[in-house]
Amino acid sequence: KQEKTLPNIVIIYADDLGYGDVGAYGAKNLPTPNMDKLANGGVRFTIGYATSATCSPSRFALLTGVYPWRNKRAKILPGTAPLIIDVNQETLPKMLKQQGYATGIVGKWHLGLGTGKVNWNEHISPGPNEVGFDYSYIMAATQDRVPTVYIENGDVLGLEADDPIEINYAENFEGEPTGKDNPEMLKMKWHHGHTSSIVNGIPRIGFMKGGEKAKWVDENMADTFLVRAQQYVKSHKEEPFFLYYALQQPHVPRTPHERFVGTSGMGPRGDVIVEADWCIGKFIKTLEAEGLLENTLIILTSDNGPVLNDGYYDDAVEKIGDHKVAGALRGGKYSLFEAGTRVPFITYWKGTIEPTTSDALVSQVDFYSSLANLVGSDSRENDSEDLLEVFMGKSQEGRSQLILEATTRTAFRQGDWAMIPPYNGPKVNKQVNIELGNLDDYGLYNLKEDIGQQQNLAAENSEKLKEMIAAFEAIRGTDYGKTEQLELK
Ligand code: NG6
Ligand code: CA
Repeated sequence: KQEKTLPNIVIIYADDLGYGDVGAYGAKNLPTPNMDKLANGGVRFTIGYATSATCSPSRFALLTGVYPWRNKRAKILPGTAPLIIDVNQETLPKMLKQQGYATGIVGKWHLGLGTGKVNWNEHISPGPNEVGFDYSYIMAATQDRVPTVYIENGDVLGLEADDPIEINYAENFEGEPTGKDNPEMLKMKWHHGHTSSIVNGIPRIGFMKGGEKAKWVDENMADTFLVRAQQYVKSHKEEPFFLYYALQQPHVPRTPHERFVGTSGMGPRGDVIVEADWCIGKFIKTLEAEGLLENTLIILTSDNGPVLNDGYYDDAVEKIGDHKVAGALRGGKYSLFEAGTRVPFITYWKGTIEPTTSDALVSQVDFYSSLANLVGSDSRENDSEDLLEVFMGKSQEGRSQLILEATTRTAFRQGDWAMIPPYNGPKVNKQVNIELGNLDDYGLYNLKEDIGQQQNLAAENSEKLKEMIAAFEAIRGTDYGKTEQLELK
């Protein structure tokens, strides 16, 4: 048993898990008993947001407490991108370290590595270990992007000196097969994007050569990350620890271990959610077995909203049935509508947090200042509100307002209202079949009465609209790329 007062902190971060994908959030046909246990035994937030509708920006804000639109480099990154967190910047793990925490990350990184061109055959730096993590066991970018290898504390695991890794996002290496030219080698077909190197029968984004022995087996990834997360807990039980457990599911390619194939009846997307839920259950069992569950704050949430077809033919669309990945919300991943950023959002601390549902407005950008308060640090970030009482379920007073982001476009939430400025660009991303929230004129929605954003009240409530635009621009400024010729009438 731990002899200490500071609680352990674990953030379990799913990848593309939708608001409607969890039983406790209304999913009926998809069993998620372990996520439900956290939701029903902790605070289940109904209005909790990721800072962005895509991965890298949300992760940037989660770890820094700074809105991602302040950092021009915080957008979906290729596997070769340099680190987008300044090594001198304050971060959540650094702040916790200062308070005596051991800090670890296991899972998806996707915040860039190195400073320019990375040599994957040498020690890779800077990365997670240079921005506050004592221990890191990561995939560099996404499961669909090369390099498809695990990196532990800056070194590619299993790499052999006579088979060096080369990565290129612009062009292929002479003689190497690709998803585009060698469909006969594929066990999973690409729908859009994902036409480059083939690893494990799956076509990826980006070209990779060498590193044969180091390549991951997708179907084992969930177990691999789980075991590392469990090991991290076991080896740090004598001191307060922070673990960022960044699951890869249900992002593409969806590759459930054979134990989970067919378990959801919804194809691989459902199966990997069942798998992720099982991992969460196993992980909690480990905390319990080590006597740590009552001294550990667990946060479970997702980096952005859901998508069915994100570039592979994997039956996600065909087998969805009645399941509503976004619940009653409009849009999905990449969207400025609610489903882009409003996600399952749960805080759980056995014996300390009383089970409740909270309708407070909260964001992942608030973890920094709130957790600083929890651990007795004076450090705060401007964008990050100290909502510790809200996260502990003791107060329902969340933020008054929040900037929302989707692929560099921004919108605004204040009170019950959402305001979306006009943007150029397609209304629907036809490949993924998601409404992006690009409107010809301002959108104004009362989310309390119209959670599905069906009624644009901008014209009939111009006073409210004006007030929202003013409050938005006071934070965001006016240079946010809205369609210029459309002026407020
Ligand atoms: C997109 C990919 C998509 C996914 C996404 C990143 C294409 C056509 N689509 O560019 O498959 O990888 O990037 O997702 O390449 S995220 O959750 O990491 O932001
Ligand atoms: Ca994601």
